[in-house]
Amino acid sequence: MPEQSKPHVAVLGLGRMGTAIAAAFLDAGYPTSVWNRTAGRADALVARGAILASTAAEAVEAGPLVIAPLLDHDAVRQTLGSIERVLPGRTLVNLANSSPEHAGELAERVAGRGADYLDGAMMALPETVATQDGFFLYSGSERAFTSYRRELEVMAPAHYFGTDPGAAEVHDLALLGTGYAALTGFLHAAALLEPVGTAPAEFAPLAARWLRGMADFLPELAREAGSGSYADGVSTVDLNRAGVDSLIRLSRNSGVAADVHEPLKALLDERAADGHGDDSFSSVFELLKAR
Ligand code: FVH
Repeated sequence: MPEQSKPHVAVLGLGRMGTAIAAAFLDAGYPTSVWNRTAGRADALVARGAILASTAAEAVEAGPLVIAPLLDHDAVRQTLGSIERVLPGRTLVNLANSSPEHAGELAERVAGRGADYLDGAMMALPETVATQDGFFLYSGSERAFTSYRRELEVMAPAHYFGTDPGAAEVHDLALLGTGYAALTGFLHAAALLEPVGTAPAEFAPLAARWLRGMADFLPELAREAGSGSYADGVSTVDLNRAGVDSLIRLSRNSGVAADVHEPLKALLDERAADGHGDDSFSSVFELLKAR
């Protein structure tokens, strides 16, 4: 079977992520045009075969697929102003960190120009682009995601969350929230261990092992939260109230901030006061979800 032809890809913005993304397309054999606001960032890519455009519009005109890993919403808005004229019929993939509201605003603006809009969130680092260690989230035009799935997978494994343009950003923030809670927990624990002579670097491998085990616990948590059935959990509200209480007391006695765990203690106390002390830990979900 003949190999499918590879569409021309334009990469707007050659920061850390943009440079890695343009390199991934070049490595995969795609004709790639590149543009950056500030000159001089494209030299290494040009040496590898990229076509340097002198304006963003010139890069966009080269082909149907436009990837924009720019800094933020303002950068995308400003760049969009200079490419709107040449957008009709093309697909714009906005990979800048953004918000659901901003994604909606851009989707409308791009659709008004007769182009498809995909909003993306990069759950990856520059060095994990084009590996299985990172992944990108998408939402917006289904036609764009379906037509360019192969190209999107050049950058990272791709997950699509539907036509609401803001959905990828909501999932991005949900993942960030999951990570922040775990990382803040680690930093608090490291502060707790310093007075007993365990350095953060010594504790890190142990914490990583513990977190991997915790990750295995997620399907059970998800099953309980998804069904609203908390009777069969192995780890109850009362059991964890005692655990979190000990953690807070130890923090206070050691002069370490206890703020990180106090909100969880308040949730567990509320569940217990409502008569749910024997329910599974995951039942705090009932107090967190939108009411
Ligand atoms: N770097 C990372 O580890 C994280 C990984 C997860 C995702 N984030 C988000 O990715 C977006 C891009 O981040 P980045 O690390 O590539 O950012 P920089 O290296 O700082 O490059 C930014 C590029 O944006 C251009 N730019 C900035 N402002 C404007 C503007 N007003 N008009 C046009 N272009 C603009 C900048 O150009 P220049 O400063 O070289 O002229 C760079 O090309 C970001 O949303 C992260 O949150 C990264």
